[in-house]
Amino acid sequence: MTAFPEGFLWGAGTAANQIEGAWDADGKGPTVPDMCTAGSNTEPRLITPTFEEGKTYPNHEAIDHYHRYAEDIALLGEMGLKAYRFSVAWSRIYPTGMEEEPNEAGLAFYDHVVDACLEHGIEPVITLSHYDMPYALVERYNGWYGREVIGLFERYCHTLFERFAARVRWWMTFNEINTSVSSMGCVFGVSTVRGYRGNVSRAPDEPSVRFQALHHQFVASARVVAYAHERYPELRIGCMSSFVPMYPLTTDPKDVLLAQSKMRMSSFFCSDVQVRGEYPGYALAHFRRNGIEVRMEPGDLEELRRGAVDYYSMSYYMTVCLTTHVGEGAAVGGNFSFGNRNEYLETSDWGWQIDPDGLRYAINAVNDRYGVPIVIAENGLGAADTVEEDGSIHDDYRIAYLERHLEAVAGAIDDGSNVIGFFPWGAIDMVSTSTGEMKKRYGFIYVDKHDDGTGTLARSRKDSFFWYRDVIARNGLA
Ligand code: BGP
Repeated sequence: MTAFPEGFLWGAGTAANQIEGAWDADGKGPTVPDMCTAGSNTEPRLITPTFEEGKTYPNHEAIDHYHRYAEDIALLGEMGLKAYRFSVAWSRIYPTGMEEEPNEAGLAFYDHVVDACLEHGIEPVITLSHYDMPYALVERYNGWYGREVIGLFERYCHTLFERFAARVRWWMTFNEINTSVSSMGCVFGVSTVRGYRGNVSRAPDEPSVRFQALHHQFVASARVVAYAHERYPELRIGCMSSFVPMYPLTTDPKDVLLAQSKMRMSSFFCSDVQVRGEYPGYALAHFRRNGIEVRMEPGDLEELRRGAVDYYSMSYYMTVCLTTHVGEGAAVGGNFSFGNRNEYLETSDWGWQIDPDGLRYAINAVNDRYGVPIVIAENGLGAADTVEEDGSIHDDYRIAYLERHLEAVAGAIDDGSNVIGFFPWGAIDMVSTSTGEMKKRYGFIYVDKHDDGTGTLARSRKDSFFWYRDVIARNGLA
């Protein structure tokens, strides 16, 4: 077994909108997820064009981390975590995104979170934007479709750097930037929920709109990275993409080509821009062939070049198979979550194909392409856990999943890839992004909270908690 490098970032992750709750506490403005009655890929899309007062949305309470962060981070410390990835809710800092001055109460909350991490010997890793924009910006600018949002995002990030740079070295700009607007269409419905329009009537859901919104995120990310490099050279700022390897379903070279072209646009495109600092030729070809027009201002391309990130990070959950042969069990392309069945793989209870070797393949592909340090920012198994009478939770399936994926990471390191951290998703049970459920649990720590709204919110350690504690303690698998 390959030894994990010295100083390896044994982490775990969360996102503000999935754990904090307290959606309107201490001056926080509503964010896009606050407006969702259920997960983002539930059809019909459940975003409400006008806010319905008094209605319960999963994000409004979530697991109430806002009031329980001290207990939660103490548990992470007990697990021996070296790094904790969490996101800041933009609207706690700038409630509408448009204020001149930040909301001190919001900054104070993250002061506490950061300090709690440091007290427990945990390195904080901040995601600047994790599917979480002030809803007012959707109303006013159609979210990221409006170029004005770039400057507002910069102001928010500058505020965070000023406050936290001395205590937080590791940052990521946009979570899974490629899922918010990708060639695969509105995966997860995120184009509605996460970004540029809160109301179908205001901006047509067409590729030009989606790629325009994405371009603005690229420019925003690059500006923020360049700014940090200039003022805070000790910071490390990465991009974050969802990596879904695409395999050809058959050995027909046409399937191989299909898988290559789909994987370029879905998994590589955004990181090509963010790591290499330029639009790749295949993306420009994709725009040309599909009549996609992206308006760029003079200087944008130069800014992308100047704002290349320091490291690459990915979330990794599954692989999919694509084929040009339309037949039983096969479809051209295949959607994000499922594609076509791979007969060698099992699926999770939510239909995600489990493929540890795919992670090794993904890491090696990224390593060869970019040559920058790689962080696995998310990887985990969504499963419904059972609490035994004595309160224990035997999630051996989660341990098995993570163990096999960690073996794959070790394999990739052994293959020569430069992986510097592994952040299982998630640190603690939380509201699922895609389904809005509590039932789809990922955490090492169980939270007594259920989809019907019941539960004491009490925390308890699952078997995986002790397993991961041991992995960290010995810097690798047994
Ligand atoms: C990623 C998101 C996370 C997380 C994870 C699991 O796409 O970055 O926020 O939710 O997926 O997905 P889900 O909760 O939909 O099962």
